[in-house]
Amino acid sequence: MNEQYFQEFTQILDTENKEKALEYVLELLNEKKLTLEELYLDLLAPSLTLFSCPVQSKEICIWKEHTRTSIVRTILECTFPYVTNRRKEIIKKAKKVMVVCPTEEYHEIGAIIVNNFFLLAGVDSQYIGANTPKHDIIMAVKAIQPDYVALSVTNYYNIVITKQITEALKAQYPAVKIIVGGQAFLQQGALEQVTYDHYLKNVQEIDAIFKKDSL
Ligand code: B12
Repeated sequence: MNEQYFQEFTQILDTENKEKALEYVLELLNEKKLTLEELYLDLLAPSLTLFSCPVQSKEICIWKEHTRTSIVRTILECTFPYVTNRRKEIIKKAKKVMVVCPTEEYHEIGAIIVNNFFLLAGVDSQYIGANTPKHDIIMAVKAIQPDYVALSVTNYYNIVITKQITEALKAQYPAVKIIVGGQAFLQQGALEQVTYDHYLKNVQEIDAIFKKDSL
């Protein structure tokens, strides 16, 4: 069924009609035909990761990818009240997570989704932003005092700065657990370069962290 919704959703996205795309998704949520998790993982994420320009128009279709990203970003932000409503019904865990993308990492849709998954898991989670310099990440940890820092890395070239950030975090805040995830870690050898406590291949594994750390 979600496959059918995905096809319908991407057909709307192909026309770059933001209003129609948003209405379509909100109707699915309101009529309880889709959960938030299904929306994020079965519609929004693949609508971006599977997007490609036809070979013959590769040079002139980057704007389409950017428009689509903007539409998905709007939809994602519009789901926040649904996240907060769900949180009213779940048992909270007294733990804080800080989600952040390292320096030069501008891909942030995944990080925002991850932040929402943490919130849905019942922990207090705060998304700091994309392209965050090492110094600002350290300053944010000092101020927020999270139990976990979750780093989202998409571009493989950002593994080098991620290594520096994770080393600095562990040196200054050894009690803070580091979670890493994102497409960059699918590259062979990427994970070995960073310091981490948990690597998650997908967001559905988030609950397992809190079970493992017996929260
Ligand atoms: C949208 C997009 C952009 C947008 C991002 C806008 C934004 N606000 O986020 C913009 C236009 C900025 C962009 C720029 C670039 N991009 Co780009 N982009 C994409 C695209 C099409 C979609 C990414 C996305 O949002 N996917 C949807 C999200 C939901 O998926 P996700 O990030 O993987 O997140 C999921 C999981 O990975 C996981 N996850 C993610 N983080 C974490 C963290 C934790 C802790 C956990 C548990 C899980 C987790 O959970 C999410 C949900 O399942 C991808 C194509 C692709 N294959 O993904 C290329 C892609 C990522 N981009 C790519 C490239 C090369 C670039 C540029 C270098 C292009 C250029 N020449 O300028 C720049 C680099 C910018 C930078 N320095 O970061 C390459 C990366 C290849 C690589 N080197 O590794 C890709 C794969 C395209 C390609 N096939 O070549 N891009």
